Amino acid sequence: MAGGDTKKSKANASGGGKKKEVKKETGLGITNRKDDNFGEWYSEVVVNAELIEYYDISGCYILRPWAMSIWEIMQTFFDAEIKKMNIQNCYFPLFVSPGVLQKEKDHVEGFAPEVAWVTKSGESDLEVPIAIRPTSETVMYPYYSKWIRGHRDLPLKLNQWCNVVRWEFSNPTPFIRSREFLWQEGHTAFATKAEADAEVLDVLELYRRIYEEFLAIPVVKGKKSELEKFAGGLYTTSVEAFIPNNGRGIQGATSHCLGQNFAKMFEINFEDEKGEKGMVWQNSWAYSTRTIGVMVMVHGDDKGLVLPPKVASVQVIVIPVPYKDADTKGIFDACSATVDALSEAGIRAKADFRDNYSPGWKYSNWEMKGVPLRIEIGPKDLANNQVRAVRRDNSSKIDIPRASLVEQVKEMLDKIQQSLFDVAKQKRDACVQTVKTWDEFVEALGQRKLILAPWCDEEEVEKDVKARTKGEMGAAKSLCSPFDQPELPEGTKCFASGKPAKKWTYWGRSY
Ligand code: 87F
Repeated sequence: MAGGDTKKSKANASGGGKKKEVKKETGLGITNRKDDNFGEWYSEVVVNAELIEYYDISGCYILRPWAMSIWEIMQTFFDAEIKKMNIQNCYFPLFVSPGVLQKEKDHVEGFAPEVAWVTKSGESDLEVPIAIRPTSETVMYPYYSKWIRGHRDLPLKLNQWCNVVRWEFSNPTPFIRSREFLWQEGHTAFATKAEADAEVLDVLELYRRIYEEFLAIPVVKGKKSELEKFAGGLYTTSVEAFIPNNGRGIQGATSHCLGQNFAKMFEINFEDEKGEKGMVWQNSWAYSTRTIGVMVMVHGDDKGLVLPPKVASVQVIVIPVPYKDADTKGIFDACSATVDALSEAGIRAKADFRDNYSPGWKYSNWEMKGVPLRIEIGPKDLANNQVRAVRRDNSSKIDIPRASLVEQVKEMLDKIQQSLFDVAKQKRDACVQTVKTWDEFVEALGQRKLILAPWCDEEEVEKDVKARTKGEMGAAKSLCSPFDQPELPEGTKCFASGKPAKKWTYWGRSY
């Protein structure tokens, strides 16, 4: 992909340097400000950056190549990591028969309104309507029951990359809450709980790495409350991110230990070494294209998208700046040579040789698309055998001698990646508020904080917190109890019930 434009444009460049008509430099840029009107700002960014196109079915969005390339980079990382863990890819059908869906009706009951059904083919009604998968437990586990006979069939560790459909009714948001989305879903079965427990955390660590190392977003690893866990499972772990602009927490990905609940329902049994019958221990885990939405919200600014270098399909955009009487061919050749040198070093670089846009227009355009580093080459740069590099994240500019181009660009990209994370973490940390009492809690909630509070860990108390904070902004709920627990002094009381606190838990409004 890097340098893909180069050859075609070189031909244009050698055409003599006479500029074709330059497009009117209006209509570019973001009209809403991130701090003033966050929701509108977000909608504008995802469209103008060419991540998303709206579609004529509410809650469904077109993922354009700029978004898909981010997804593919994360996918390449995650897929390789799970293969190292001996997890294999597979693909199960999109459709679910009603009988199988009903089988786990206990936990499906709450989700039932979100299940979409196919009821017709052409003009005729189907004899039996068919559901579209909202998740694949009921699709896959009947076959786990068939495939698992003895201890030698374990562990069974499968993953699939696919789409799922959940017919949500609350306000749809591109990437964050859509009716169809892409994800991976892992479904594994073990002979022992200890193996399942270990995998839950191994996968959660991969999710942390996706957020922190790739998307440059700080997350908290922790355990969900009984109310917020996946009802069909034993316990749920998650990585939780936070959006400072609207003070909402957002679940980044989940890794569940299902215990033996599904094994019971689907009769997934095996015979152990001693010939005794046992039931498998299962996990399931997923992350989705929601990751991209969190990235837009955390890093984007008033000029548009800001891409962390690790997930940018174009890390460096090279723009020729030919003044009227300049050596246009020399400048274009220097741009091509720059792209070639960077590409050879494994940096994803591309030149923008379009002859119907001015350099200034191109700057704004690539800023809106979030490209981490811009390289400008004009007459002065050509004369001095240097290039000018401009960072997307903080607008800082430096001149780089062409002799040390690759080395310095690499260094800058690393710095941008690190700095995006550091800035995001500073902002997140500035929103964390530790509270001890109900009054402090209500005040912090009003200030849109990420609240850390000592809690008695009782379901009724969480229900009560929800009821007491209900309002047009949405109720507060627990986000997770972080694995990394601050010290809880003897005698600390629950912020909501006054009973003895058992743990520190994060609370807030959330997506
Ligand atoms: C919507 C309709 C029907 C979520 C649903 O988190 C069923 C469901 O089971 C449903 N929405 N869920 C929970 C999904 C649990 C679990 N599945 C595998 C995951 C990770 C991947």
